[in-house]
Amino acid sequence: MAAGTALLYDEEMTKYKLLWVDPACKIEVPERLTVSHEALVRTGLAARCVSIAVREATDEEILLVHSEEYLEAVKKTPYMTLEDLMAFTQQYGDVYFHPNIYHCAKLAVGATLQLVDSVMTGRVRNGIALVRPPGHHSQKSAASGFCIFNNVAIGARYAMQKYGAKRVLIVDWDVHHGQGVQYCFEDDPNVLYFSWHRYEHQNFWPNLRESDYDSVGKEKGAGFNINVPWNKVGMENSDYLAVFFHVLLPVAYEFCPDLVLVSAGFDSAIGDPEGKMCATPDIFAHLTHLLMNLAGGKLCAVLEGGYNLTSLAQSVCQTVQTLLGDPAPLPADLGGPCESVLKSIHCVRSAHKQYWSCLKYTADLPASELSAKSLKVAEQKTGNEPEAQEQRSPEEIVWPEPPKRLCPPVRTAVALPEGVACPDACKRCSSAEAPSSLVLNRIRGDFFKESEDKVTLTALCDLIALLERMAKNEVRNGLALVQDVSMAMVCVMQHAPTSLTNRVLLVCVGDGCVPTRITEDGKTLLVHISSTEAQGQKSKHCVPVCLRKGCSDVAGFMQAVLGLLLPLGYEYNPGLVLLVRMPGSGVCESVWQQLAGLLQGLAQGHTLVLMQENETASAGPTASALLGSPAPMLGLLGNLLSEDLEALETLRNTLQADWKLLQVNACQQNQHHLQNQYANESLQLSRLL
Ligand code: Q6P
Ligand code: ZN
Repeated sequence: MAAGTALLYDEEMTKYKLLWVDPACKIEVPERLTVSHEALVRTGLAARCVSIAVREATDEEILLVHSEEYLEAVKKTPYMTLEDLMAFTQQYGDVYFHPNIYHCAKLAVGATLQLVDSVMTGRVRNGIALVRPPGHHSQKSAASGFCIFNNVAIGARYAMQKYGAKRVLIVDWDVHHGQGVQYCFEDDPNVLYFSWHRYEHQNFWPNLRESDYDSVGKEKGAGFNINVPWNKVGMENSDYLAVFFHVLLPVAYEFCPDLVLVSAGFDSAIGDPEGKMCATPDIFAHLTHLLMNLAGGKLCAVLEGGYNLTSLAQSVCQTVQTLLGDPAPLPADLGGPCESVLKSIHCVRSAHKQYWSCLKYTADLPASELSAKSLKVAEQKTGNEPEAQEQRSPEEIVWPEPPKRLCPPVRTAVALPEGVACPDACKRCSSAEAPSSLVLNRIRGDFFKESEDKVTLTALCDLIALLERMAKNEVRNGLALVQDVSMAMVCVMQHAPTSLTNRVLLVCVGDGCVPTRITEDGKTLLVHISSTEAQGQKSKHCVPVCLRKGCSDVAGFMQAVLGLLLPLGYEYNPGLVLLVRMPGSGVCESVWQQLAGLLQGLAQGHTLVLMQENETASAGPTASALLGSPAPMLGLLGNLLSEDLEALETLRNTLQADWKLLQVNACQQNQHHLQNQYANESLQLSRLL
């Protein structure tokens, strides 16, 4: 399986700059690239990547997206006088030319294509290209927004043409709308373009009507263009994650791409003078992680914007460190999305509900919500909004440097019955490292009141020993095959080090009895996915998810994982994820691997997987997921059962009072606010009359 992360960078791309005064362009400086690269070198991340030489793109490659006339025109720019360059620049918006920019633009495309080559041939698993000029605004015959050639759009066409990629997902997390990419693939159902962008009801650059949520693509491409407008500044980590969980990820898994391209602009991070958003650089670790198991792990990130040099460099490092497989930092203090984002999410989901079965049960928008007036009214402050940083200049905004990320020396430890071979690259946790006699006696007291089963006792001790090493950060994650998963999970809850068990996300997959009493103290959040309607209590910390066809239903299972489990897990922010496969769960191996992969974004990668001891055939695939190998592609998911969809929607509605990250509709409070507005208006009106 492909491993490793490619890094593409060439200092040559720092060798052009703005040669005249233009306030709109002065932020696009060569230092953007040097600080990003230097940060990667300083942190040792660059050395861990596979360095790949950058080449120039050929004319033929550029013509995959651009017109001959445009290419020929750009070709002349190296020979132009300053005056000619300024005049040439005038025909386009928010962009500048320089005698060396054509050369750099060819390198930026070339770097992107080298990256696509490395990933598609399996030389590496994933990678990043640090390039200037960026690409996502440039169009068939036009430069725009610092962009000359559309690096990512060319990359997508190239991957389809040269490698036969059938479906390409482009995730544009830059804070601007990549209208160039949208125009390029608008009618193409093989390229799914997702972009979130500062929009402010068309008051933000590039001020296009077609950047709104209702531009869903055209003709055969209808449904394959997803725009999420930010109608306010100051968006935070929760806002970004909510859009991933409730819009991008379900659709992306349903789309099933062969390749993921990321238009990786970091002007969506805090401190950026253009974006004015408040998401912190560590959010990019999670955004990256959440995309890394699509397309069999084939992910190419290509730099777009990012104008606060500090924030940019930190965000680039977070992205690369995640591509390399280091555990993501804790997603701390997720408050839930703000009202404005809930509105956007609801709008996007309802605009796309006819195209994607995962969105089929989205509530329709009330007709009033669609009018510009009600939207504007709803955008007024409710007092429940993120504090917009508008007044302060972005240069003054301070945020803590992302803490150094944990990297335990042992990635995956296993506790297996004697005679079961240890999967490659895992470390066996032997009883030689057994816990203190105190713990041993406590376990003995708990489980062996009468006669003692020596083998079981040893296995439980191994398990606790493994968790103790996890608590000390000597081990990142683990896998245990045990005689009785129910007994083992209770043992873990009672005897694992408290630093891990203060908050445990317990994920049980498959039918079977789970002792729900362990959720009573709030120190465990249980999500149990099965085919049986729960008899016991449901509560904030006890979430039974019933799928009619059980865990073998890939579409239903993924819907539950992406729309329910992940947002719950992120908001709960556990210290340990305990993933339990009940005997005979029916979950298929690739789905199981996806789940294990996705959950490692939580608890700094501290996942413990428990399986029944006879499931030895699954030990290898599970270990491989824990070791960070990309999960195999799930293929086309098939249809979701409407009753499951409805049930999940209902569950989400019940739980969203307690878990803000589950919300997908603008809430009651806002409806009241709206009504009050209208009430006041009609009151005033009646007074006037
Ligand atoms: C921003 C143009 C807008 C002025 C409004 C890949 C990178 C980018 C370019 C943004 C151009 N100026 N204050 O392109 O999206 O970041
Ligand atoms: Zn941008």
